[in-house]
Amino acid sequence: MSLYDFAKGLVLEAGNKVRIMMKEELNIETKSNPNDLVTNVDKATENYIYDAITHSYPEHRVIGEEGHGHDLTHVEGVVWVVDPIDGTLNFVHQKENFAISIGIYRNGKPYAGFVYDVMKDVLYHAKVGEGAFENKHPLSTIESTTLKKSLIGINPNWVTKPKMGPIFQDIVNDARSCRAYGSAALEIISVAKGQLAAYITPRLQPWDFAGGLIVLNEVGGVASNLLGEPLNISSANSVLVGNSNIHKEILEIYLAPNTATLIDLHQRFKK
Ligand code: 2AM
Ligand code: CA
Repeated sequence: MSLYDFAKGLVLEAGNKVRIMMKEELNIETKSNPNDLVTNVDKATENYIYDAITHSYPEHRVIGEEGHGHDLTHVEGVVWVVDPIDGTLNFVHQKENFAISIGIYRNGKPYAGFVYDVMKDVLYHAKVGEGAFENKHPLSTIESTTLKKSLIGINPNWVTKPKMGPIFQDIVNDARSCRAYGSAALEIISVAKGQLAAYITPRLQPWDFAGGLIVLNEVGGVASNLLGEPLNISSANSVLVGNSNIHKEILEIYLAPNTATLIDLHQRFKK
């Protein structure tokens, strides 16, 4: 079986296990703050995925939101970047609108991406160079748009923050309108499907975006941090994804004039 087919089967089976575990009462704990939640299902799903990978591919390495591989110092070999439940607050409060996200990298280069909308039973997947799919259906190349005629994804929590807020407010004001779905992986997929023209956020971890980004790139989407630099899978990043036109427009008109604030934001990731 190819690595791609193995990963596809694994993410579908992990989702199946999530749906079964959801029938029991959740055990919910807080992490960095009272709104940063983790459940027994997040942990069990990451462990299931980790065990399956290392059993079949002992030489592969895994970075996962719930604790695996956070000490990764280099990206040589095959690295799986795993978010067992992306959109944990949706998982807890809504019991839907969350995803399992997996990005597979070879020597630091993207190889394949998977975002599984567990409750809709829809798998978005892509192998680099071979196009992106929603289950068995190919996704089309996304069209270019301008901000004033576009829906963009942005979480309102960021728009009220003192430093980044004013920058985001200008973008929000000039967009046709904004949406917030609560799962970075699914928001990136919305861009890949052309439902959102862009998604912007000041802080994501690699497991939040790795899977979605590989799918997005296959349909012509563009991604960078808010300074226009490439995203990397070994640290937190600010993230701007979009069709190529709106990505350039947001970078040049709204973000470049605020470079000093954005450099300050990135400095804080390292602390
Ligand atoms: P999570 O649900 O896996 O924790 C919500 O807007 C999206 O951003 C979710 O994908 C969430 O991932 C992610 N997210 C929320 N707060 C974050 C933070 N402080 N750092 C990184 N990712 C965050
Ligand atoms: Ca996440």
